[in-house]
Amino acid sequence: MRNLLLQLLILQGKPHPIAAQAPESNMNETVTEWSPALVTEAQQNIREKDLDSCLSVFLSCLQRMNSVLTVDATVIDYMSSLLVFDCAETVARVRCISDAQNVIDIIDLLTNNESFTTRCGPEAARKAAHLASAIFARVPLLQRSLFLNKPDGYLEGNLFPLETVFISKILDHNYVLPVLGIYHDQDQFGYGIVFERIENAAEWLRRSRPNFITRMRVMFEIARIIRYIHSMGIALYAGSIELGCFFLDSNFRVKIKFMGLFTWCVREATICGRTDSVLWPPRTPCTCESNISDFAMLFHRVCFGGHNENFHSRLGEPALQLIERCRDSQSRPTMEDVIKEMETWNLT
Ligand SMILES: *[C@@H]1O[C@H](CO)[C@@H](O)[C@H](O)[C@H]1NC(C)=O
Ligand SMILES: *[C@@H]1O[C@H](CO)[C@@H](O)[C@H](O)[C@H]1NC(C)=O
Ligand SMILES: CC(=O)N[C@H]1CO[C@H](CO)[C@@H](O)[C@@H]1O
Repeated sequence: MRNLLLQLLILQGKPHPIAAQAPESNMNETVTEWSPALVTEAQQNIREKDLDSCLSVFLSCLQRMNSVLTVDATVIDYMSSLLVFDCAETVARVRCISDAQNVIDIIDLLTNNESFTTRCGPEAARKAAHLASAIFARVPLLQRSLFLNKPDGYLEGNLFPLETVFISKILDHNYVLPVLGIYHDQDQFGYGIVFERIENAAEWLRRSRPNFITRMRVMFEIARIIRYIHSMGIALYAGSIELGCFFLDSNFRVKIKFMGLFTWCVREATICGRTDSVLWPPRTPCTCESNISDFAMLFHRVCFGGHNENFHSRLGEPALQLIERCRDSQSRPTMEDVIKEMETWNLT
């Protein structure tokens, strides 16, 4: 059902409020009436207010922006106050679709806004992403910004489940390649996705023939990306830990072209017996736990695959041993263990 509703959003070319939970007649209902007095009070000491008033002030503020949402210090404060509360409780109180859309859109603007992360800390961005996930679990909405950008970047055809696009937008873009927009793909009855255009790891290896230590640094970054994604309650598709899915900027910062699902999506589909919807590409399981052996295979290919001219003896042996352990299903380390070990190699 969720997939169907998401496909409808695309066909309409814009996110349209869909009453998945709330009936149509509730579409224009607001949670509480706007009251200037409430805002003034809340501004003075919002943390002492309970969730209801905190949320209603925030939603009213977003409603007044009339779909043109912008980030300022007030919005940052409201969001940071809201994130103190349990996100399931917050979502239960968002009673109309347009409010849900506004919250999704403001989270879209905030999670990768430097003012927000500097002021509220990286934990706030994680919590905001969890809040977006909880809203998405109730109503399948996409970020409106996906439909604003003119495609200008690296294009891909109708390849991804739309959940993947939603998740890419809320994750930390230090780890995840940003999705810039969605466009209609006339040829293929569907949609295409526009990514930021940077070089992928396969092209980078071919072009720059990096030395061993640089390759090791890149693998360390990839390990950190996988750990981050798992820490967000998100599973990667097994086939997505491969060279063509990682991209490098000019400072060797690596980003993943994200392909995966919320683990609750996987659980939900499994409970409903709908395993086909968590299979992508067809017959590839979406793994909920870190797929350490995929990582080990990539590690071996990048650092030891037929270009050993710069083989680094101090690190070569420990790296091969780590790869071996990752491949052995009996004694497989976690991604956290892998990172701890790589940290002792002083790669940076
Ligand atoms: C919601 O508001 C719009 C415009 O403000 C109006 O055209 C529409 O009839 C309203 N819908 C309901 C169900 O009240
Ligand atoms: C980030 O937030 C600040 C407000 O603190 C705002 O001025 C700025 O435009 C935002 N940046 C983006 C890219 O939205
Ligand atoms: C748990 C899990 O999905 N493991 C997979 C990791 O990757 C290997 C190789 O692609 C698969 O065979 C495993 O099933």
